[in-house]
Amino acid sequence: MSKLRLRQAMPALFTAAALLMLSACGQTEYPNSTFTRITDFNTAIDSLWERLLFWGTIVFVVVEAALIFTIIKYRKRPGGPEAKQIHGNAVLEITWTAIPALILVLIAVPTVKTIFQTQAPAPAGSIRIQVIGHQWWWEFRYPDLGIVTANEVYVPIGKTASFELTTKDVLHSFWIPQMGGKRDLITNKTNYMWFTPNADLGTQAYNGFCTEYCGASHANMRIRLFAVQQDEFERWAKHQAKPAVFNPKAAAMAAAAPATPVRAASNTQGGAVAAAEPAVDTSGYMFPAEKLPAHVIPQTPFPAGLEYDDALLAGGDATRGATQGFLVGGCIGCHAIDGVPGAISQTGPNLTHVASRHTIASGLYRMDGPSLARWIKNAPHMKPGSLMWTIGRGEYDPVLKTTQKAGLDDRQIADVVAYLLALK
Ligand SMILES: [Cu+2]
Repeated sequence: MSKLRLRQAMPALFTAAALLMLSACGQTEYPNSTFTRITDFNTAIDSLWERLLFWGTIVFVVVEAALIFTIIKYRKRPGGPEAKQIHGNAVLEITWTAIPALILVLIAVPTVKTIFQTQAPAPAGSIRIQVIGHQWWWEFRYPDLGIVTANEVYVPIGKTASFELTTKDVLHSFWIPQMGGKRDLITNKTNYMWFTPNADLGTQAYNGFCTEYCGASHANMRIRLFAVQQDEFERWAKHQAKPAVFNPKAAAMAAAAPATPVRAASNTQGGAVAAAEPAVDTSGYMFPAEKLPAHVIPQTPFPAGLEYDDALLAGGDATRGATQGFLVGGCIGCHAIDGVPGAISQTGPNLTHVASRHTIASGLYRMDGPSLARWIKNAPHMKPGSLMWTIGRGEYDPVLKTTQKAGLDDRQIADVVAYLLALK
């Protein structure tokens, strides 16, 4: 290609490149972008970013224009004069030192102001949420509300959520991009972060991530944050603070009794009639499944080679799962269920209201029977490095490098799944 043709093609190439960049701007949805203004934290960050971009653009344009102008105007021409040799120019040197210094001040002042603003102690009356990092899941505790949960965190709109961040093992980093900046979870030190979802924000779900490399399943250590209305949060919190809602005794009685509708408490005949104890109490609030945006719904496929017959799930018995599977199968060794005697271990996620979550395995799979069954059967196969060991009888544990000789068979797993799905 001759020089001339290249020169002619340049405008077209520039136009194509500009259009390509503009087409990226045209996409409206950036579900994991931090450039939002839906919390006070991100509004501060975004204002700062725009200011830096403004000054950065001016510097770029001025410098590039001066450069191009100089190159063209003072280029070497055939027969042109020899360049003038000079030794320093005090005025010019002071100017090109002073202008960048001034620009740096214009950048530094708002930057430092934003750092102080976002690092200040949380306002009084904030909702305290303790975040504890684990390989590879998140524990969330609301110490003032008596709630312990995992991987999914609820915050009320218009109120400040104050996070206290620590880790049980290695370093992790907590980041919900749409809500605020990321902050590390460090051993033997508590870090703090807070943000306030805007009061006019609708009930919405957001993604969160671990952003500090922490081992095999670092990429599978995800968070869901649900920003909900104040009354929804209160209903959620009240329910989450209760002990487990599935009552194996009531369920067993209901199964044995003839199919009559459960009668509510009434005293129409003068004497109090005891209400039948419900097997499951589902009075709480849960972010509605139909409102979940696509980007928070896990799409992880089941790994090849992990077989489970989903038809078995229909025969799962929650009572049997509670009394035999959960207690005998080893679950109780690592998982707490509030209200179940002996189920107090804090090694794994608290399962008290596990079925009120939309995901399992730290946001990796959906909360449903097929995912739970495979997870129980062989968690390390489902999630590389998982510290939950293989429960399925005859399954090979890729972490322990042994075959599970005891454990649960597929029918027993179906029972445990039925039990877990009853823990609304
Ligand atoms: Cu990590």
